[in-house]
Amino acid sequence: MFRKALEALRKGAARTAAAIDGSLRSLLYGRDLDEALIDQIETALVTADVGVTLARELVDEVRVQFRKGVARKGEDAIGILKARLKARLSGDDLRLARAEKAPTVILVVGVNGSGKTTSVAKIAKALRDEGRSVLLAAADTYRAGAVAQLTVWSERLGVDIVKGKAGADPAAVAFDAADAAIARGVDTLLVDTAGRLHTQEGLLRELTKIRTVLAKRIPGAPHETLLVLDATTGQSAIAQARVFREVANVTGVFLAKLDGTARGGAAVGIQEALGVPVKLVGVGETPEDVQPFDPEGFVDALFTGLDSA
Ligand SMILES: Nc1nc2c(ncn2[C@@H]2O[C@H](COP(=O)(O)OP(=O)(O)OP(=O)(O)O)[C@@H](O)[C@H]2O)c(=O)[nH]1
Ligand SMILES: [Mg+2]
Repeated sequence: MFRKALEALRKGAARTAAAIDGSLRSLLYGRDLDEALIDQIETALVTADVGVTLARELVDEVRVQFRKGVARKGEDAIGILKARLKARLSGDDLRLARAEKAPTVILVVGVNGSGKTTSVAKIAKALRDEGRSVLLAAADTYRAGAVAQLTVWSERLGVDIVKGKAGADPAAVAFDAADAAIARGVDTLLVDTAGRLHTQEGLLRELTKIRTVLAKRIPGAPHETLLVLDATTGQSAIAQARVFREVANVTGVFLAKLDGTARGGAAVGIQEALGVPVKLVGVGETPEDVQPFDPEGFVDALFTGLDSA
C-alpha cells in the first residue's frame, strides 16, 4: 500500500535529521576520527532518541573499525552508522497483514491521544484509494465525542461505519462490526479503540475481550494489531510499547506525529526494544499524511546533509 514518493517521510524525518545533523555534522565532517570523537557520536545518537543501548552498539562498531584502521575519517563513521541502522530496520515484512479470506481485521490500539483515530482515517483512505472496501468500527465508547470524531472521518472519506452508543461495551461494537463486515463482504475492517494507559488494567483487559470477540466471528482476526505511538514522546513511547505488546499481541507500530519531532530516532529504538516493526508513519493531521515506513529512506533522511548518498 501507499506507493508514493518519500517526500512526506523526508519531511517528518527532516527534524530528526536536523538534530542528528546539527551535532554529527559539525562533529564529524572533514575530521579525522579519534577515540574522544567517537565517544561524542554516542551522545549525539542518544539525543536523537536512538536509545542508549543501540547508540552504544553503533558506536562500538565505529570504534572497532577505527581500531582496525578501516575507519579513519568522520565520513567513514557516518557510512558505518548508516549501514548499521539500515540493517537494523530492514528485514521484517513491513506490509500490513492480509487475511487469506476477506475481511482482514486491523485493530488499532494505544495510549490517549497518540493518534489512533487519525491513523485509522489515514489507513482507511489509503486502502480505499487502492480500490479496497473498508468498514470502520467505532469501538471507543469510552471517551465522549470519540464516536462523533470517527463518524466525521467516515463521512469525509465516504466509508461506512458501525457504532454503538456512548458507554456501550466496546466488545459488543466489535462483534456487530465483524458481523457487518462479513454480511457486506468488505475487504478490511478497521477497529478504532479507546485510549488507555499501560497501567489501566481494566481497560487493558477490555482489549483482550475485543480480540476474543473478533476471533470468534472471523478466523485469525485481528490479522494485524497496530500500536499507534506518538513519536514526540520518544523513550516513553518505547515503555508503552513493551506493555502493549504483552497484552495486545502487537504486530506492527504506526509511528504518528513524526512531523512534529526531532526525535524520530525513536523509530529505531522501538524496533530494537520490541522486535516489532514500524510499518507506517504519520506525518501530519490529514488523511493523506501517511507513508509506509521505509528503512532505507528513513536512515538516509536522518543523515541528510551529512553526505549525498
Ligand atoms: N502533526 C500530527 N498530528 C497528528 C498526527 N496524527 C494525529 N495527530 C493529531 O493528534 C491529535 C490526537 O489524535 P487522535 O487521532 O484523536 O488520537 P487518539 O489516539 O485517537 O486519541 P484518543 O482517542 O483520545 O485516545 C489530533 O489533534 C490529531 O490531529 C500526525 O501524524 N501528525
Ligand atoms: Mg481516538
